[in-house]
Amino acid sequence: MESMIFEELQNAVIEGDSEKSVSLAKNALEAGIPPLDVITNGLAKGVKTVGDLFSEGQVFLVELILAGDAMKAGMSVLLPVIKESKAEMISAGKVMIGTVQGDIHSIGKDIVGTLLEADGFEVLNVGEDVQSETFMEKVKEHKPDVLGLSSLLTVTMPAQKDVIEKLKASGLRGDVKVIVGGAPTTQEWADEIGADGWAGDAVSAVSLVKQLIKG
Ligand code: B12
Repeated sequence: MESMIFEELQNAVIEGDSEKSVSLAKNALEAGIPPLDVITNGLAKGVKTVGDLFSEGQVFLVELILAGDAMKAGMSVLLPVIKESKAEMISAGKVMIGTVQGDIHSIGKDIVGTLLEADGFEVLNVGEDVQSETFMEKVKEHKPDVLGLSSLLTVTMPAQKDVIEKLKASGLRGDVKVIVGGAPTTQEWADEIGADGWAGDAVSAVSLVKQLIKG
């Protein structure tokens, strides 16, 4: 049953069918499947398939865009349920999260943000294609405990480093822990640019933030 719904969800994303993605996500919830499993085993696998086909030149940009839209459509059903499921009254800490300059990929970052919220963190999602200077201003203004920088393109990874350098230059680096993530990033990259941590998925991102705030 579960595996059939996951496969159907993958196909809905591969076909770029947002309506189907929404109705299948609802069906999955009704069937009692945990929303994060629906994202991980259904939607995200579909979008990964399309990404692979795109890099092999087997599908075009339009299919990539439609797949992204279908993933987001399904997530619009699932993320609110995750958020509501655990909402706590006392904030466990403040996390600012955004995608770096030149990069408009939002999906992974939004999942990380929602999972953190579900775990009781106050999350400020500052969006995509965020300039390093804007991160500086927002860090000064909101004073988050942790700043999460997402990058999905190898060409935008250097912008993560740029934010860290700018935080250092403006004397703010000591006030905020910086974590990085996104498919092309690695722990080695995080170490190289002087980030405080790296996580490869949203569940590990939550553990990482907890660890950093405790420490
Ligand atoms: C969907 C998608 C798009 C959509 C994005 C829609 C949206 N609103 O986000 C659209 C169509 C807009 C798009 C555009 C482009 N894309 Co694109 N895209 C993808 C795709 C298929 C899926 C990305 C995704 O959402 N994955 C699902 C989520 C759940 O995974 P995730 O993002 O990795 O996030 C998880 C972890 O990484 C981690 N995480 C993420 N962020 C953070 C942050 C922190 C702080 C932490 C701790 C953890 C963390 O937790 C998340 C949850 O588990 C990938 C393929 C892939 N395999 O990644 C290509 C991919 C990233 N895109 C690619 C490319 C080339 C492009 C374009 C340049 C295409 C073009 N020619 O125009 C443009 C760039 C636009 C821009 N300037 O940003 C390449 C990048 C190649 C490279 N190495 O640089 C990829 C890898 C496809 C490929 N195989 O060629 N894309």
